[in-house]
Amino acid sequence: MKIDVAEVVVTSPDRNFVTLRLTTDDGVVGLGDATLNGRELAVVSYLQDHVVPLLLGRDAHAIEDTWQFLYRGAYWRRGPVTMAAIAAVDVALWDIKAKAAGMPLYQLLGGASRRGLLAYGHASGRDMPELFDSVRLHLEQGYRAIRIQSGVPGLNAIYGIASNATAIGNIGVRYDHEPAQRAPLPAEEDWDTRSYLRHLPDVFEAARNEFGPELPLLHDAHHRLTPIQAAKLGKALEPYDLFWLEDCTPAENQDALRLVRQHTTTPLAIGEIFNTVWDYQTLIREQLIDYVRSAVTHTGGITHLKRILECAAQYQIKSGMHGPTDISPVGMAAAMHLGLALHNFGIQEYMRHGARTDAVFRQSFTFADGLLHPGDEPGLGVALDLDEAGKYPYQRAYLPFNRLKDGTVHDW
Ligand code: EZ4
Ligand code: CO
Repeated sequence: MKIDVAEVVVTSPDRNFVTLRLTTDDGVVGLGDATLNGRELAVVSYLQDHVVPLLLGRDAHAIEDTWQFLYRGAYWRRGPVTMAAIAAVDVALWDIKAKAAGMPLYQLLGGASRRGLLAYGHASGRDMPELFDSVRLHLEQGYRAIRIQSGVPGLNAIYGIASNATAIGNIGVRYDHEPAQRAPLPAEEDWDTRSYLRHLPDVFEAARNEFGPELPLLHDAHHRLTPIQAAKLGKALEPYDLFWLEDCTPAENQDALRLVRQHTTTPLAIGEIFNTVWDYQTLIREQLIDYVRSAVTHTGGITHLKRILECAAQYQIKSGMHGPTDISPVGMAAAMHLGLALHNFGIQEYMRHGARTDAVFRQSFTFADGLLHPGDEPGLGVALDLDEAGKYPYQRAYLPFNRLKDGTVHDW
């Protein structure tokens, strides 16, 4: 079975998505997600200009060999653009292999290790009443674990608040909790770490009082803290028993996590901006984190993320795969198949895509009793409707950026 056609499909139903669509000489179609939020067209070029010519005529079954060929053969290794492109090829080939076998992909990855994947959703509000309404809405939608992000008094627009859409300085159209905006320039948000550190423990205390001790609650600090600030926050949040504190420091310095870890028992999750096992080497070996945040889409596909998670399993570190709206339904399906099969699955982030996106990508997953399941169609269980996709051309969109009160650019 050889790869006969390789197409890169760009569509923007509710936001931009990049999909690699491979067809074999006997007509089997495989899909891979290559969406890199705010830098989508760089991956399109990497695929179209450099990878597609290498794929035509290759054995569609040789997944590991193709992965190594694209990774080692490029000479220039790692990085988000390269690893998203390799991921798309890898996932499309797994989709093809599972369709050829007539099985849902999770069967090829070892079979189901559980009934379904515990999923968490994103509740947020500019203040506590708005946040609590959002938590209640998520509970009604069936979520059994919830991330909470709150506005901070004195700050106009900060990460993770859905109702930021109309905040000062923001322009363009925003889609639900999706932070990227369709606009010629990125929106500017503001940040002050001292205000945030003062306010956040009060938010968690109020949330525990309102919703009780059982509900798993998560929080994302989105790379903004120094190691000592992160340690202080982790310690301050211990009474509220978080499921995890995410991205407490800029994740590229793995050494920072040693200091955080010495001071707090709040579980730590990191890695949505990582792209290879090498980014995790110190974190896994020294047991400095509890959850691996990488998405299949940004980490070289199922082949490489499985490798990272098998290293992590030796240290009782679990998966917590990134699942924001910028992971396409194809990337989400890949995550669900891998998560269902892995022994050390932890939790899956799950936001909803919009109706237009669901019409472009027809999906067979289910969400019931707080658990996701990828379904039992052969392959990933996602079909790309090319006519629908063709209705929505690329639209320029950027993630926001951050400035401190004195104007300094800060981590967003
Ligand atoms: O900022 O997906 O945990 N989720 C996140 C996301 C990321 C966006 C970046 O594209 O941090 O909201
Ligand atoms: Co995050």
